[in-house]
Amino acid sequence: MKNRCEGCGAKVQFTDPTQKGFIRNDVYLKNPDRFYCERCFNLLHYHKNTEITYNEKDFLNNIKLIRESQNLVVHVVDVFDLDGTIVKEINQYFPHNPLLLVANKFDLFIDSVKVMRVKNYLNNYLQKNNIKVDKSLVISSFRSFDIERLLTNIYQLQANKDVYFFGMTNVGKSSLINAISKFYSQTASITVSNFISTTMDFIKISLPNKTFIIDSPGIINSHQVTYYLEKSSLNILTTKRYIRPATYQINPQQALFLGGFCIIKFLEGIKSTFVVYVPPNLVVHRTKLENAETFFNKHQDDILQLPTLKERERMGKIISQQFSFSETKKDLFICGLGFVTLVGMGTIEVKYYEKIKVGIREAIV
Ligand SMILES: Nc1nc2c(ncn2[C@@H]2O[C@H](COP(=O)(O)OP(=O)(O)OP(=O)(O)O)[C@@H](O)[C@H]2O)c(=O)[nH]1
Ligand SMILES: [Mg+2]
Repeated sequence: MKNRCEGCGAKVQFTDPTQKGFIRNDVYLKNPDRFYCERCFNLLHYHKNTEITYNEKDFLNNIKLIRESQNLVVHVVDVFDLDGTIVKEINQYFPHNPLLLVANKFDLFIDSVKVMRVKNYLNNYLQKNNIKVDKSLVISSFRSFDIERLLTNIYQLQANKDVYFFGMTNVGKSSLINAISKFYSQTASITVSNFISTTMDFIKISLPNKTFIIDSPGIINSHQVTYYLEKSSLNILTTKRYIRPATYQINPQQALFLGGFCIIKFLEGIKSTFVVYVPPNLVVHRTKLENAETFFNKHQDDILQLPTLKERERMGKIISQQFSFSETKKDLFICGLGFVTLVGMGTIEVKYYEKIKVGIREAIV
């Protein structure tokens, strides 16, 4: 008899359907050696989520356990949302563990973006932020040759000990581990979903060298747009295909809307190019600067479509910040949504919801 859910790692319990690990006793007894909790069952079969998240106390306990093990930590980040998913405290959390940084979801970039460029960018980013890792990789969990590369690096760094996968929620930790299972022709049984907090506790899978890879629950990031979205909006924004950049020639005194999440007002400068990398189903709309506010107030619920009223209320009030760009290309990033590469020269004012992290960085592409 097992006492943990195969999909999310939660300890089984039969009393509280609103808490993790719940399964009806009679269902459990039918197959006590391989079972999914009710939440995983609903996620897998109905894509329905129960709002249970990973709490602070469990998080701190898990950090302590991983730190004390001194085992290899594979820190997974989303390469499309580096600023929203890199754990800048990784060296403080794990001062004595070997670290492998894995930037996942590279498939979201179009083919012309070379992996070497993104890898160099990532290494510069790590250096600037004083994050030290033993190795970094840019990969996609969808590509088996990347999984092979990942495994080669794990074997080199693990020193024959178990390996922890660690990172923010939704970066694809469990997807990578499932891909490793498939690579070894084992069943990929961990639950994955585009909801936050899918994995609930450690889940072990074995490697041929008799060590284990251990999945861990993702850290919740309340600065990401995705944190505030409901199922229907998440489904609109989730994409399994590459994100085709959309190029806009923007004059000063024009404004660009990224759905209703963000307004980029081009206050002054020369005619510039804004290259937008956001999910294909998000409405991107241009207006004259003088009409921007009226348009925003009038069309949040029709043309701009997302976020919904309920989501807007959760994201706090609207704030604004100015940024300048000149010769070197810059990215304006909106955590959990995407980024806009600014090519040209000028000053923009960005209006967005206060709980979302927005900022400017060197251009990734
Ligand atoms: N485009 C793309 N999507 C991916 C990739 N890997 C995972 N995903 C998607 O990202 C979402 C989250 O995947 P999970 O594997 O559940 O992420 P996780 O890091 O385990 O999340 P938590 O368990 O909540 O910490 C799912 O919708 C996956 O299909 C990838 O390489 N490329
Ligand atoms: Mg997971």
